[in-house]
Amino acid sequence: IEKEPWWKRSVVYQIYPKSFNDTTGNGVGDIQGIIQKLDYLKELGVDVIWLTPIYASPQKDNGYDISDYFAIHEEYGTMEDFDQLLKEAHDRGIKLIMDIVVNHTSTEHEWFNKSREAKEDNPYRDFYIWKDSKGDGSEPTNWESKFGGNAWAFDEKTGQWYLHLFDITQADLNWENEEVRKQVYDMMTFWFEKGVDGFRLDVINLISKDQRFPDDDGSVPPGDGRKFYTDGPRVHEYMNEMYEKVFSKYDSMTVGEMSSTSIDHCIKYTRPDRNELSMTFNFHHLKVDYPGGEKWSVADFDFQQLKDILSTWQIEMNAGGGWNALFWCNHDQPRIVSRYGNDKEYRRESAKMLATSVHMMQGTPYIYQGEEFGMTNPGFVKISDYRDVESLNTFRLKKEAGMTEEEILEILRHKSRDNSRTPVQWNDEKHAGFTTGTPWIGVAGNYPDINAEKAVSDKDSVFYHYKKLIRLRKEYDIVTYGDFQLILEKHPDIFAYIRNGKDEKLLVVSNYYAKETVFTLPEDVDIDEYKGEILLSNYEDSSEAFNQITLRPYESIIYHLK
Ligand code: TEU
Repeated sequence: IEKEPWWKRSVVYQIYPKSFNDTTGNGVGDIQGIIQKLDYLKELGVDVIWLTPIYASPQKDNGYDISDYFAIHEEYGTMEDFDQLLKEAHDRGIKLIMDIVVNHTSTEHEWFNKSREAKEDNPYRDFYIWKDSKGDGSEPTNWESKFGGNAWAFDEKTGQWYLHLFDITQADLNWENEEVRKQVYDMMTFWFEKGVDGFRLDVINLISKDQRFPDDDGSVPPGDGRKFYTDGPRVHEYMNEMYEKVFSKYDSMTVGEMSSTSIDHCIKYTRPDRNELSMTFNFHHLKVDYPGGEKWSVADFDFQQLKDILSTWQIEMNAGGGWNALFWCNHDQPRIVSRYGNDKEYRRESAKMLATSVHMMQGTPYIYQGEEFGMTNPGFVKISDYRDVESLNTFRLKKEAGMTEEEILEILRHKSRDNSRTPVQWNDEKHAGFTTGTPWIGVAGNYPDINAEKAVSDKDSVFYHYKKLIRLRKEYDIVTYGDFQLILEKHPDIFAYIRNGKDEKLLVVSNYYAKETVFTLPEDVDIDEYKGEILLSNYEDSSEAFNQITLRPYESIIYHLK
């Protein structure tokens, strides 16, 4: 195996600091709270922690609206706290990557304050994207913000509109401006010089816009303008420049969050010889419960589509020399056990099954805080329970469009980003041990039963299943290097695949439903002379024989075949 980059065999743990662990009693998680849990993460066995943004921010989008890239948000602590966290993590052999948001800044950033000052003789004007109204006085284009409404905001002072693909308080930076690029590269270098091990790059494939700024004529769905800025004309040029000027100087890991992208682009972003990124997040597998592409709906997931997408990305990224980030959960997605699993009578079995499904694939797996012990959606019942700007905007817009509050609340219970932002449930004390104060957002009611302390004391918990999966990746090269072969492509209940190594294979068989089903090894899979050993199952007494298996609800088995 050629000198492999360290992140190919790493497992990353994502921390959303605001909801992780509060040590000051102000109801908001903080950096000292993360330091307190490093031994817990060491016990789990993760190699890297990814911190979502901790920079100074007005918190309109919980830190994805940055007002100072060189300061720590005061509710999270100080730069000294951060330096201590970095040292304590490194002392435990855990690396740390930062989340960087450079598609946009907060409108409270000093760059934006200076930019909006004057149209002329203003070196900061072109740090952002300012345009005149159309002839009839309307917005420069019909592009839509991802948080609802038009993507342009009018600024009275200079009589122009600025672009914001997200919230009105998140102004898009103008990447055509090489001074912007230079400032971003200098800032990244500052964090690398402090010793961080890399970056997660927020919506990084949106930074290059079509400079004609045309209207979207709706001929290509969804007609919201994203085709004019997603994987835009200069995006690979910028990623390569960022690599040459920054990443290449450090033994770093970089992961790009790719909003609505393609396999071809992700191969370009991650093929090592292209010198861009280490790996990419894509979201196609998390849109198979969006009927007709509509996120804001309540619908079962399309299992066949899910299998097609997961296997296609595995096969084509492998063939193209690219590298996938593997994940179900993050701070924008509902909890997977409530979404594609069963968070009632089969919570443990289905959480373990879903973990096995992605952790045995090729790529770098990510575990989102609380996923490792099967945290669920909270089931909020009133709009005042919600905090997320996207959810609150959606509630307002759907109500204006005539939906009833209960209809919208039912949709939010399934799709709101707040589903994954409730405080981590550490134990069965008040507020699940997250804070001694009042938490900034409600704790899920099931915390007395579902919490880290209980999981760590129960050898059969979801926690130890994740711990074993992480170990398997270290012990078996085939998890990193084997190719991917989907079998039983059309089976209505089973997701099964084979990882092929030189003289060994993994057979991973998962029942995605709460009913018994039968796995039969296809004729054309010639592994008769192989002996199978169970590496891990989510049931005690799974079948040793692997050519015909009766699978119980959510049963998921990993066989090592030699
Ligand atoms: O997410 C961008 C993104 O694509 C998702 O927010 C998604 O578009 C949204 O949920 C609509 O379905 C990144 C961050 O992860 C997210 O937390 C930020 O809100 C967003 O960028 C803006 O910085």
